[in-house]
Amino acid sequence: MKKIFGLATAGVILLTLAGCASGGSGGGDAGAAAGPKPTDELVVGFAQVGAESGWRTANTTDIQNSFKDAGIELKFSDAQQKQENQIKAIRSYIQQGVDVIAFSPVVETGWDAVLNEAKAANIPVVLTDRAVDSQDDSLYVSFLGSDFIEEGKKAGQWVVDEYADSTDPVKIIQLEGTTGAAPAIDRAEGFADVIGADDKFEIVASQTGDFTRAGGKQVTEALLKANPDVDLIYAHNDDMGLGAIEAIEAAGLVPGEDIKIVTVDAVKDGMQALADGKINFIVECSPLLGKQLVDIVNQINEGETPEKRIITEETTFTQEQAVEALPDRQY
Ligand code: GZL
Repeated sequence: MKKIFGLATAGVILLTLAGCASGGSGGGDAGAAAGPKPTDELVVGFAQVGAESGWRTANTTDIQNSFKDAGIELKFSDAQQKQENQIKAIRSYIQQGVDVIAFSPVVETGWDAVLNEAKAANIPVVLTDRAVDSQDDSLYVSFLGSDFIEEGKKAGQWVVDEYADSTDPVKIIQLEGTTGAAPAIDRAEGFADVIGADDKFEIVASQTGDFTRAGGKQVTEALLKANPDVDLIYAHNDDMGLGAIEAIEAAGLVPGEDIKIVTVDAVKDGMQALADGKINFIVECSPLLGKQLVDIVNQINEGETPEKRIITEETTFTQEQAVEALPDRQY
C-alpha cells in the first residue's frame, strides 16, 4: 500500500512540476493534466509575417480583435517578412511559457528546429494562413488557412473560359508572391495545372513581386518592356495586381482591356479596381481567421483535439459581383 501511495504521490508531484516547467501553464499533456485554465489567464503568442499587403493588415486586425473580444491575452510580433525574425519571436514565446503559439510561416521551409523546441517545451503550435513543409506533422496541432492550389485553379479556369473562343496564342505574365511561400508555390501550381490543358496559353514571364504593390509595379514595368504584346497578367495577390495597373497605365495602355488582370485576395482596393473594370476577376482568399483561431485555442485549453486541417471558405468575384459586394465587404 505504502509503495502504491508513494508512487501516486510522486506521480502528482511530477505532473505539477511538468506543469510549472512549461511556463506554469504550457499546453499539451501537462496542460491537459492540470485541467483548463480560466480564459483570462490564457496567453497566446502570435508571430505574424509582416504588413506587406492589404490582406496581411486585415488578417492582423481580425486576429487582434478576435482575441480582445474573447478576453485572451495575445502577444503579437511583426517579422517584416523575415523568417529569422519569426523564429526569434517563437523562441521568445517559448521562453515566456505562453500557452499556445500561432504563426503564419513566411516561407515553407526551415521550421523543424524551432518547432521541436516548442514541442520540447510542451507548447502547442497552430499554423494560420500558410503551411510548413515539415514531414513531422506532430510539430503543429492544426493548420487553419486557404487551399492555395484551389485558388490557382479557380484563376486558371476563369482564363480558360475567357479565351474559350480564341484560337490565337494567349500570352501571360505571372506576378509571383514571396519566393518559397506556400501561397506563391501553390497558386502557381494550380494555375498551371488548369491552363496547361491548352497550349495556346503561354506564361511568357514569371517573377516575384513579393506580394507588395511596389513589387508588382516594378516587375510589371520591366516585363512589359520585354513582352509588349502580353494579353493577361495573373498576380498572386491584389496588391501586386494594383501595382501592375499603375505600370500598365504608365505605359499608355488600359488595364482590364488592353491587358486583362486576374488576382487573388479580394481586399477592398482590389475589389474597387475590379468594380472599376481595371481588374477582370478576383479569387477570394479570406484573411478573417481570428475567430477560428480563438476556437482552436479554447479547444486546446479544454484538452480537446482540433481538426488537423481547417480550410477557410471563400468564393470568386466578377466585375459585376464586385459592384454588388463592395458595400458589405469587411476588409
Ligand atoms: C494568403 C496570404 C498571402 C496573401 C497576400 O493566405 O498568405 O500573403 O494572398 C499576403 O496578400 O501578403
